[in-house]
Amino acid sequence: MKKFSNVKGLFVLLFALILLLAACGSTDESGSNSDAENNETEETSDENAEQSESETTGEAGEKLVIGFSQVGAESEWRTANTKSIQNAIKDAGHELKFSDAQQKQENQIKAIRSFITQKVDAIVFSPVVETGFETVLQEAKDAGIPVFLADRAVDVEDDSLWVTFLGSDFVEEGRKAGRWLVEEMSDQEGPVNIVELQGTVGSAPAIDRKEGFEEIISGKDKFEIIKSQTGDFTRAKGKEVMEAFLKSEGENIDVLYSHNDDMAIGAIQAIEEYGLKPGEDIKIIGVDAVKGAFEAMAAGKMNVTIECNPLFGPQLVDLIERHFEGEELDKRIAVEESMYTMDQAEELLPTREY
Ligand code: GYE
Repeated sequence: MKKFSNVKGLFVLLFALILLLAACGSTDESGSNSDAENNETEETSDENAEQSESETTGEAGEKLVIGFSQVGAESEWRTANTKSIQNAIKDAGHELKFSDAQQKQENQIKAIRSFITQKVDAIVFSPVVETGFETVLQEAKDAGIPVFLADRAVDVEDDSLWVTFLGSDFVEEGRKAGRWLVEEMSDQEGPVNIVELQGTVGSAPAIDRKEGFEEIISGKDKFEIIKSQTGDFTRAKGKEVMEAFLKSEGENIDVLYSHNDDMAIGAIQAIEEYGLKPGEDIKIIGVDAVKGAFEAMAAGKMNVTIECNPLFGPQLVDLIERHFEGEELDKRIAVEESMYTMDQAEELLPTREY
């Protein structure tokens, strides 16, 4: 009898030990014990745990939960940018929480608050407009969640409210557009009447692209912006506003400067329907360098597009990981880009990734 109870005791002890070992094995590196993560770890056998760890996490070795508040789906550029960031986050083995603001600031504020409530590790944020985000960014800071600005900047006094801004130099893009025009029209007598399709009112690219362009043409008397209105970065609005420009100015218009290619493509339709030749009767300048612009240029309907590269997802994820490794990042990091004209379009079109 005694012998039996000893053996029984041994079994109980062994069983308890197995339970204990199993419990230790299901705790991941970061010490997190959320259900979702535990489930994932439980599915991974001990043998390949180490291998899948190094395959699915960044150099920091930490799987991050990243909330991404995107502007919307207003243009070809935006679609390419969304894909690039989503893929880069997933490819690096991090978890993505995605929210599309449909070009509305209030939706973005709600999304960021919800990321804070869900206690994400980091927030990626492309602000629709520049101003009005102080309060919500302060809330993220108070919660200890770092914010990475992607593509568009915010206009807030306290720059400790975000870690770094990764995006294009929109003022320089505007300057490139202006310089191209000045050069193109160097033999032309004035006046050169320009109509301008602005991006979303209050957005960084609309403000900066206008500023850079005006900086170059100002003081050169023959150039004049005779009409300027927002087309909200969409094809439909670009067409609608161009129709209105044509109605009031007609053949007076020499040049269209559009803050993005989508609005330019919409405007090209309006110009054709009006009976003028886009690219000839009216010179067309766009920004982004999306495929649609290359197609329009190859067809002789658009003259130039200034590149704004949306494919910075991998660069962004790299910055987030470096931040979590303790690296101090520059406040502003630029994406490299170029400019393309009509005569390059046919050759380059097949190589364009967006
Ligand atoms: O040029 C436009 C998009 O913020 C750079 O937003 C981006 C701009 C881009 O809708 O097409």
